Amino acid sequence: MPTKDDSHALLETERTRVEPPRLYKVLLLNDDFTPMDFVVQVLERFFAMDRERATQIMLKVHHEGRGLCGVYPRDIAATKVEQVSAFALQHQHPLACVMEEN
Ligand code: TYC
Repeated sequence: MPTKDDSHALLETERTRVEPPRLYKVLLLNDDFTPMDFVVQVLERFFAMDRERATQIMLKVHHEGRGLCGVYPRDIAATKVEQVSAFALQHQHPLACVMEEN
């Protein structure tokens, strides 16, 4: 809101301390049905991994139940989850992608 006197605006800005943005992990969960090569494709397409890295993460999820795809601010993490979930649904695979605060 504009005020009559903005002469203290700079001092006020200097006193303001903001929290660092919260970060969220995006994770893939294992299931018994999604093909391994589809999961590798997802990691390449939505998380910009090369084939080797994508295969490592896919195998980690397969063996350990879940695996980290990346860490992002909230809006970006939520978009990744939506994109992966929509892509899996479109291909009729039950692949689950979730986010949790880091
Ligand atoms: N477990 C799946 C299979 O044996 C492969 C798989 C890996 C599924 C990772 C999901 O997030 C996943 N075909």
